[in-house]
Amino acid sequence: MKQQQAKRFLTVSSCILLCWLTLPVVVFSSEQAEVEQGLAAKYPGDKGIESDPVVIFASGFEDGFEKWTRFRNRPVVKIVSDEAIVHSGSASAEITATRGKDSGGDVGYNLAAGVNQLYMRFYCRFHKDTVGVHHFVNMGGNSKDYSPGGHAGQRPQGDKHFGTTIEPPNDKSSWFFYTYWHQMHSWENPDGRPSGLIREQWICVEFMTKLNAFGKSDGEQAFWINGKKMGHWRPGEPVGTWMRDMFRTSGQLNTDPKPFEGFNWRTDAELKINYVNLQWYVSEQIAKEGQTDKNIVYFDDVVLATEYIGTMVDDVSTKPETPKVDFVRPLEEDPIKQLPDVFFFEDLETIGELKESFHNIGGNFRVTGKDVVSGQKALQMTYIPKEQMTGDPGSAGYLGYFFGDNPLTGRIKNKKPYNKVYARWYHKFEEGFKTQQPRGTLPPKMARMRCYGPDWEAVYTVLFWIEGEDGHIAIERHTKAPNVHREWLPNYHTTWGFLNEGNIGRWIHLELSVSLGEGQRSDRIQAWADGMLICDIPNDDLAAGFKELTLNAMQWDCYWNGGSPASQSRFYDDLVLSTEPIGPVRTPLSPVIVKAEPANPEDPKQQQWEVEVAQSRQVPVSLVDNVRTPEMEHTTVWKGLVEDGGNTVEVNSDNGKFVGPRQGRVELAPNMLHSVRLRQKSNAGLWSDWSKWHSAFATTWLQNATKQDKIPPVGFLLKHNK
Ligand SMILES: [Ca+2]
Ligand SMILES: [Ca+2]
Repeated sequence: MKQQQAKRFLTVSSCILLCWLTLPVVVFSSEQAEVEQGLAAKYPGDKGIESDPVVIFASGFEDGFEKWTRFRNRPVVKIVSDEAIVHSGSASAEITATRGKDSGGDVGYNLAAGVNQLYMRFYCRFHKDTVGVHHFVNMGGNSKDYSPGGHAGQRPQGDKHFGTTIEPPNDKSSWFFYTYWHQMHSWENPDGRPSGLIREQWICVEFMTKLNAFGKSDGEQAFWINGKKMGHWRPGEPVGTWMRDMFRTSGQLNTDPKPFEGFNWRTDAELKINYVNLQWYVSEQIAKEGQTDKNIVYFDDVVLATEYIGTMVDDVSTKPETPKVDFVRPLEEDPIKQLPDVFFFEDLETIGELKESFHNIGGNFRVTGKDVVSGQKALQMTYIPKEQMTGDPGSAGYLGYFFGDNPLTGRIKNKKPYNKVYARWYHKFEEGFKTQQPRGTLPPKMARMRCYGPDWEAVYTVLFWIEGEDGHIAIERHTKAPNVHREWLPNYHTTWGFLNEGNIGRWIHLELSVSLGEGQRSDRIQAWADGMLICDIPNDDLAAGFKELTLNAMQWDCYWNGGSPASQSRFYDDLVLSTEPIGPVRTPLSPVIVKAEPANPEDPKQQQWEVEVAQSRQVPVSLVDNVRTPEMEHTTVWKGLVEDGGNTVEVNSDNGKFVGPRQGRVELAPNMLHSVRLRQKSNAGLWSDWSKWHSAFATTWLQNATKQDKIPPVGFLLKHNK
């Protein structure tokens, strides 16, 4: 009996009298179209969408087919719970058509009352072996006395039936509508530019029918693929020519373009949209082209509403947080320490008291083993909460190192001038570091490089500051050098922010350089963050040719005007001063990557995490300005997977595989800038988003590298073109 019904349906569906297709113009426009968000955006993961007043029906198949009202060939319509297939939740629908045996099946829903306008959104996915489909998902209206079937090749009567089917592409076409109504035109072949059938991917399809007012031709239909509108047919648009069944908007047959006249769907106002059908009708004519006997489709997350629904938005409540790298562990003995240009190196490993290494010490700096990049020790600066402070609430103080011709300490034996100084340090705001309200700002101070005169007066200062609600690095300069054109030079605001995604709670490479030229507007100031040149100011007017005293102080500064909202810490490690560029820490060729602890301690333990390492290269730009985001090129060279619950992974061929330019190798390339990205999977089996590429590190030189070989890592940008 079921078999008979299937055959009868096949006969009806085989009639092609009323084919009506989308055309090339539509395909082009869709590529440029914006994704339109709809009511689904209010319900991440579609959770609770069924309770929205404009939603008529919603099913993600979590309760099977309970709410669905009709089937064709029920045995081939199934629920699957394979997590590799399911779009959301725990279940999807699967319909299989088997060549030589059946033409597939359908599952449908009847709208008891009927509506005058209906949007249907669903997700579909075609199995990799699926050749195509003869007819796909549809909606329409049947009068009470209309019996579907047996109307092959006939225009329906306007008071009995209308219907429209959204059809996926075959390999020669694009998505199109296949539509029956009482004024339909006759059939002819398509000539559309193909988009082809995409398999093994969930596709979000939405289509809408709006019925005409009685006696008018003001009906509409439209469809969206992945949230982008592909076409909308209504009175006045698009402009084209009816050529038998097809409304052509381009090509040779578009001989007499006129605005589309609209749809007169029905001649009886009582005839409404009263059914939808997830149809999977694969005729023998289609199936015979296939490589295998089975043609399979999956459906999920079906919503019917009287307003536009749009694509599902991520349910962030179930998606794990995006992980980040805390740091990449450097070599035990940093080879940078041995470079002839390095004149200060402090990894805090051997220091007893801060005064052994620093000349002025203020605030709550101390050596700590709590959080480090290199070795076992680093610097911790802990803020006292504002309420507990006496006196100046912002007095967090700084840690300074004097050098060269600094006149303030007799401890400096060599009073040589320093006309070019690079300062490199690692810094971390502890996870959960609280900003100052109401603006949500971080402590504005980080570091400064100076030229001191004999009476503590700074001749000039370059300040590495943190500003704004994104906590971006800003470079300020103050100068009283004799020939400068102004005392305060305009601030240089970089686009690199601590409060941008993932920059709190991890160690970050920071670097500042000041290079003095000859005469006015000849100095150069540069800054780097996380391996990227983020500021390059040539022709600056800092010293303006003043050379009686030169660069002679570096200070790491934590002052916070207004005070800290809580007791909280920031950390420093691996402080270096050199007359040449320094760059990020040097690691072995098989470095250990340390993943940061989750920001939210409530976050359940992650099941596994994936990590990728790339060779990174910053692209110089000819025009340097302070709104430009650094352009980095990343080439993935290693992919690893951590499944043991640990937070560390060594980059080697046991824990992952070398790919791209390092395919077949067993370690990373020497002296090269690298970046890392991560994602993690929750116990519920959901992957987080990938992190951005971050945590830049530099692999060490080869063992036999000569002095000349010991240059900054390849990919580390030293200056822009200007
Ligand atoms: Ca589902
Ligand atoms: Ca250290």
